[in-house]
Amino acid sequence: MTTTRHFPTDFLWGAAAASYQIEGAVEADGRTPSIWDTFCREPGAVLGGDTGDVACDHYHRMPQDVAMMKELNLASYRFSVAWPRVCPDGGPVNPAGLNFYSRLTDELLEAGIKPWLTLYHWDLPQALEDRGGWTERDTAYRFLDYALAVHDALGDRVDAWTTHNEPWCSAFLGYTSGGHAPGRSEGVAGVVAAHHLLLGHGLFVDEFRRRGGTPEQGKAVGITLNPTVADPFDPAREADVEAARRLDGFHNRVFLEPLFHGKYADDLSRDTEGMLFQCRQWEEFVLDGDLELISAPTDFLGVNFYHGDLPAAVPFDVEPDELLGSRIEHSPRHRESPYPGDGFVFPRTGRPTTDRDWEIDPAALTRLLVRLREEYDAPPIYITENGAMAHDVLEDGAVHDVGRQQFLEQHLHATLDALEQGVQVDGYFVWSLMDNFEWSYGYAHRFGIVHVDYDTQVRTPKDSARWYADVITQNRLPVA
Ligand code: PNW
Repeated sequence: MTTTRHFPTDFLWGAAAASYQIEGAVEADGRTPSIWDTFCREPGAVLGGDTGDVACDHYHRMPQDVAMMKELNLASYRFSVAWPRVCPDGGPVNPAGLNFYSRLTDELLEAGIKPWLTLYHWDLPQALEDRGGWTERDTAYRFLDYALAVHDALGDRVDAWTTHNEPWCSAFLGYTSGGHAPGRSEGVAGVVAAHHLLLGHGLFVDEFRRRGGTPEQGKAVGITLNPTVADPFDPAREADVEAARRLDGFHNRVFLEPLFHGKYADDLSRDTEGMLFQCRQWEEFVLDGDLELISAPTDFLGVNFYHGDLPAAVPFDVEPDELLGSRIEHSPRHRESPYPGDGFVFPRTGRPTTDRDWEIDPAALTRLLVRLREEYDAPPIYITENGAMAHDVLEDGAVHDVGRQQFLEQHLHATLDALEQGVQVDGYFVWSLMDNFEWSYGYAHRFGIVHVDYDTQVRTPKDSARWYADVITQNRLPVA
């Protein structure tokens, strides 16, 4: 039986991208290097030695890109601001760098597209990393200075403010695994970095409210996480159940507990006992008042979702190709696990995978959304990223990507399932608007609904983009 399924009226439809992944122009108008500019130059850090130097050249093609968004019926565009443009070297404000985002905002509003602004999508000024980066408490205060400069300039025109994108990646891929910039594999450093990222979030939320940023004034603030669903690979194996608990702690609860319950979970402190980064106790970096700031209510929660996780405890006797490659390595260059102390692998369950070797499990998204409501009483949720690296077939000026369209369709159904179970989901952003610099995988991995020819910078909407534009207009999933 096929039935039409409608989305709520006012459901917000959009697409997402991020500064370093699309802008290029890394030396324009006073921008200084970010940790990703540095990391890309480390031999073996990024597949093919790719860098964001040119990327999609969005910095110079922004008006045309906004026109394309309008053509695709997007109601909202989720972008991020490059900290090293606004505060070169993490220092004083650079009006020339801010100006780009002011023009972008105006261009979007002119096109009737709601700007959805993210302050931090991983491009920390290198100068701040040189002073210790996110394992230093001071970085949270520098983040506040930068964020307020952006707010001074755009607060009147931008209504939706997100502090961080996936702080799990910034903290644990950046400082525990080393698979992402700044490439430090320093054990439990990820936990300390996570706390300082959260502190930066809390400091900004506090100031945002002081400045009158409230839903009554039409202004909203929140954070985007990439929570996962951690299930034991074999529920009958006690060690796998324990692995899933640890994964849940180091991936989900390390953020969800302080944000929504104002505390860190006890099992997390136990799991880090004796191995804290440069300290012996949590009290050395979680200071009085921090948790009050971090747990101040936000107006929405952004959720990025690609796959669930089913860890199996080691030793686990299995051939390497029966493990999900990209789940363990997190980078073409083999790095440490992002989970301190680790002790698990990710065996294949037999589900189909995307071209990124991530298993497709839309029902996990539904379960995740329900959990966020039930266990954390989460504010209204926006799915701020969902998408796939899928096979693109270029043919006579068209790009056929049926795998991506199916992936999106399945996850939109999963979103509707959650809505039917009473979870308030207010919007959805596909990742990504266009192919771009896919971090440690460079340009080899394409997630766009618009194809980018990196030689000519020609943009070609893929079949999935046409399909998505249609879903947006109809506000429902077409009958199969
Ligand atoms: C997210 N991992 O990144 C980001 O928010 C996007 O910028 C990115 O392009 C998108 O998902 C697709 O990858 C992640 O290794 C990158 O676990 C890597 C991981 C998770 C998220």
